[in-house]
Amino acid sequence: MFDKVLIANRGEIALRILRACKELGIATVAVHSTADADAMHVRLADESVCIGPPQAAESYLNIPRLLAACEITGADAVHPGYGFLSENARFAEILEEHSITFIGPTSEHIRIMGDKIEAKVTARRLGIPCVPGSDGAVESEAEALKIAKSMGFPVLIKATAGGGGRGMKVAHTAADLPLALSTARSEAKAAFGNDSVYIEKYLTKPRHIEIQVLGDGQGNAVHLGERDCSLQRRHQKVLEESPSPALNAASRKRIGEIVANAMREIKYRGAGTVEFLFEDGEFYFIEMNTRIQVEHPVTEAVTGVDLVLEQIRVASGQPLAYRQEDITFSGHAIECRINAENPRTFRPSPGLITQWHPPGGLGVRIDSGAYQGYRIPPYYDSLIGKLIVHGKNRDECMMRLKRALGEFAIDGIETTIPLFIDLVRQADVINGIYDIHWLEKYLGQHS
Ligand code: MV4
Repeated sequence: MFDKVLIANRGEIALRILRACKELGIATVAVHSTADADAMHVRLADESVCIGPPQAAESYLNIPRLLAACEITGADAVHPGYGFLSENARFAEILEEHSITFIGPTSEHIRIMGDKIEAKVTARRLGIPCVPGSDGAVESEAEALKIAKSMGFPVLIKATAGGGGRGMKVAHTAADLPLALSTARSEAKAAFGNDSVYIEKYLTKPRHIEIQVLGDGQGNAVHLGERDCSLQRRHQKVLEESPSPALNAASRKRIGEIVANAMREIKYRGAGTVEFLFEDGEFYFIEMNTRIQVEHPVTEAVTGVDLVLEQIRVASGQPLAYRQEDITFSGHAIECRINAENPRTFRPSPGLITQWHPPGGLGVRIDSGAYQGYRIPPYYDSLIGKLIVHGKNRDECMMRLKRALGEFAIDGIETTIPLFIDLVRQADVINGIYDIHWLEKYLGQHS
């Protein structure tokens, strides 16, 4: 096991990683920008290093400065959290070249999954069902038209270097295709420096269902069920739950086994998420995330598995502590992302937290680095905490969620809590009847 882990992140996930390290008896190093000197994880870490000014490019994204912090403190591993450098294959590779362990998959697996065409080709080879579309990049209008006509409109043009929804264009008819193609190409070029695009059948009303996996890099892997993340706005998830209201035990087992077998086949190491669109009872692979995700506590609540702790254990070379039959599912969990934002306009609302009284009680978990007197800096994303509620079934979970939201008292800044209080009163949310477009439609009708 490692002696000392450097946490290359900030906010609630830095605190989450610190907690796992403490339980494993590992010394911790916090790194922080000048804007984060008074962050909770910095106070709780055994050591801290200021790595630069507020802008992420000069601090949390700056590889030379992170390497220097490893060197100064003698850290033997780095946990990247999510965002920042967590899916940067070059960072993983550089750390390994310096004999520092990157707590995550191999740089090769990160690189493959970062290229959306390579990811899809790999998924298909491994028996994972994919969205119908081009086998690789589309080179010409004629080629795109031929593929679109063979599978039927509407179709979606996606950037090979994309992901998370950037650089996508829908074509409803053949007449839309030339503009969709050229717009997607130029947006991809501008955003990623790569104008490669591919084409897929456009699914009009899917849910977003993702499968959590854990592997040890030695051919052992398990799936930990799914999360339904369909409630989102502008590709930002808002509320996540497990199990999905749309799945039964048999379909969960079927897709879970397909994914776990695929991870065994490639000897995947660490935590990963295989994302699917789910429509009319069928799963369609879209991408794989090779990091721990924001919504991982939902899976922790229903399985009892500490995903961050397991990431650290397998990164240190230990075999997976679980076989598939050891993973059991209990009850229902829902996560609400608490953002420092206006709940109607979603405009960021950084500033001083003058009151902070989180809810508690049975089945309630808060992951947050916030505290009374903490000043949220304006430089980073607006997630300030997560409320995760667990109950023996979905009804109990919903009941508990309403109760917990009512207890949450935050003053000094605006938060998304009032939005959640509205959402848990909507019949479609109560009944679990929603797709990826539900929330944006709801917000359009209630503004
Ligand atoms: C799609 C799709 C419909 N059809 N692909 C958006 C993010 C990126 N991960 C993939 N995305 C989508 N891909 C096909 N063939 C619709 C979306 C999509 C979406 C997916 C998941 C969650 C929210 C979404 C919001 C809009 C569009």
